[in-house]
Amino acid sequence: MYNCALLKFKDIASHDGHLSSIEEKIDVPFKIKRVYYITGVGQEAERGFHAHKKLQQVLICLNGSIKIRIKNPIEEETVQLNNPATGLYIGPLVWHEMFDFTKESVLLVVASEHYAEEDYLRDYNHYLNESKPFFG
Ligand code: T46
Repeated sequence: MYNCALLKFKDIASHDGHLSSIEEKIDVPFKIKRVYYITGVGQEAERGFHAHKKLQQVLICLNGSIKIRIKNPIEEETVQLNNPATGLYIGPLVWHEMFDFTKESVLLVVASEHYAEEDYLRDYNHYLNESKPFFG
């Protein structure tokens, strides 16, 4: 789907557990300026409901499972993240909604830019207007 991709990270497994690493410009296609994580989300809660103008991010579910609905004016898909060695790349102008967080789920996000509220498109009609030139 436009500006989205599933990324596989190395998974170094031993009888003592798993280790994955994420290196900028190698495992993710950008320089990492920010890392944040989301925890303690109730099972009925829904987050996101926005797109970004410039920000690139990779979402990784470190524990439990989370669903992400990704959409643009012409396509829509739902991705379930439940593997710490898998990341969902989300580039600019992708509307995303996170839901069905399981109890104890942990969402880690690596991002290409510092936090900037002006980069958010939080109103869906505004998003449709901004993205029109890209989707015809
Ligand atoms: C995204 C999805 C996947 C900060 O102060 N610094 C930060 O780095 C972030 C990410 C958020 N905030 C503040 C902004 C809001 O006052 O934390 C509050 C909650 O943010 P928001 O409602 O945007 O959270 P989500 O879970 O809807 O979205 C977050 C990211 O904000 C967003 O970029 O793509 O996770």
